[in-house]
Amino acid sequence: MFRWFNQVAQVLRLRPRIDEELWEELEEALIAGDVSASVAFQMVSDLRDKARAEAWTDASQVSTGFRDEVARLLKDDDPGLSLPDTLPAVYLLVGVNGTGKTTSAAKLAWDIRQSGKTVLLAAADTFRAAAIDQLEVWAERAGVEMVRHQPNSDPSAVVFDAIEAARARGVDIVIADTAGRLHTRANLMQELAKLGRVTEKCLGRPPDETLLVLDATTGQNAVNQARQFGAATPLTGVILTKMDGTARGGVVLTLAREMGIPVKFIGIGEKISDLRLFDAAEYADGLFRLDGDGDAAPVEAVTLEPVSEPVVEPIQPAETVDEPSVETSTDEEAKPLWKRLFRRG
Ligand SMILES: Nc1nc2c(ncn2[C@@H]2O[C@H](COP(=O)(O)OP(=O)(O)OP(=O)(O)O)[C@@H](O)[C@H]2O)c(=O)[nH]1
Ligand SMILES: [Mg+2]
Repeated sequence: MFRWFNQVAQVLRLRPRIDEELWEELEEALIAGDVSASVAFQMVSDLRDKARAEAWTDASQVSTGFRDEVARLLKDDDPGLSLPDTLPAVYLLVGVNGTGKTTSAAKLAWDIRQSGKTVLLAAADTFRAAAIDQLEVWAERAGVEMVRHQPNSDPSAVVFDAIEAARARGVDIVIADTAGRLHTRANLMQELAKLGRVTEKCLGRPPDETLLVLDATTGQNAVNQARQFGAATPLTGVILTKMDGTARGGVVLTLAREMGIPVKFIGIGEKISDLRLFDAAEYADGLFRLDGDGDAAPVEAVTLEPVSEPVVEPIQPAETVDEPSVETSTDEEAKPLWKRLFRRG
């Protein structure tokens, strides 16, 4: 999955000695893996200072030091979606065209439904009739209801209505699929800011999550998008899609270090069950993993736990979500991740 790790791993394998070339090649490998130049420079420079201060002698110490730094950077003791005391929770999915907003909205709806909570999808991409119909197909697949308006109506009104409908029906979570918009188009970005304001007015608090959906294959461009969207409306996290393709994934580090935005989920395919919680520890561990013969580990070796089992039924009622009904282990780590979809506090 994280193919660029191989390159980073190779640098450290082929250069057992700590010298200037090692640092240069490490920096280049990071940049080639979509870590921004400034973050790559900063990380390597920090590491080099540490190596000097602690008198490191071989490259394995660099591997360990770098992995620790990545783990520290991405550490989040309480990942997952924010769930307020007063329901419904409202999650907005935003991003540029074609990144995977609609698909991710459906995937999230499906996973949340697995957790025993009820979901209402809001078709707030009113730009095209086809977009509303597309979400409807996904809503059926996810087994959740959807609120829709006419094409070209105000997306804020759709979200407003969806929140009201969720209140009336006692639905736990509203997920709004919004129109793809170029981060460079000021009027569309203003519309997004309005969506946030209307949601806040209706809820009495800001949206519980505003998740920026980024296509991992766009590399550094994703960081520009994050900057622009973040300027228009406060972002709470990222869904990084298309990690099943040729994506390198170094953008995760740039988002965390430069912007302080956590990647919460990754998309690894086009199916409804193809969403995973982003596992920072796994990401950090995968960085320098090598096979026995010295080749970098095959990408398949970096597995991520599924958010949920790929089974739709049975749906548990919300009250029983925390009961260990699926597996017998009491180990927190062994729980299916759909049980950790939501923040604890
Ligand atoms: N391989 C792969 N494809 C994905 C993933 N997520 C979404 N896609 C595909 O990306 C394409 C665009 O997905 P949509 O969900 O329609 O994207 P969108 O952001 O809603 O697009 P607009 O509404 O046009 O802005 C579709 O062909 C999806 O199947 C993923 O994680 N992996
Ligand atoms: Mg869409």
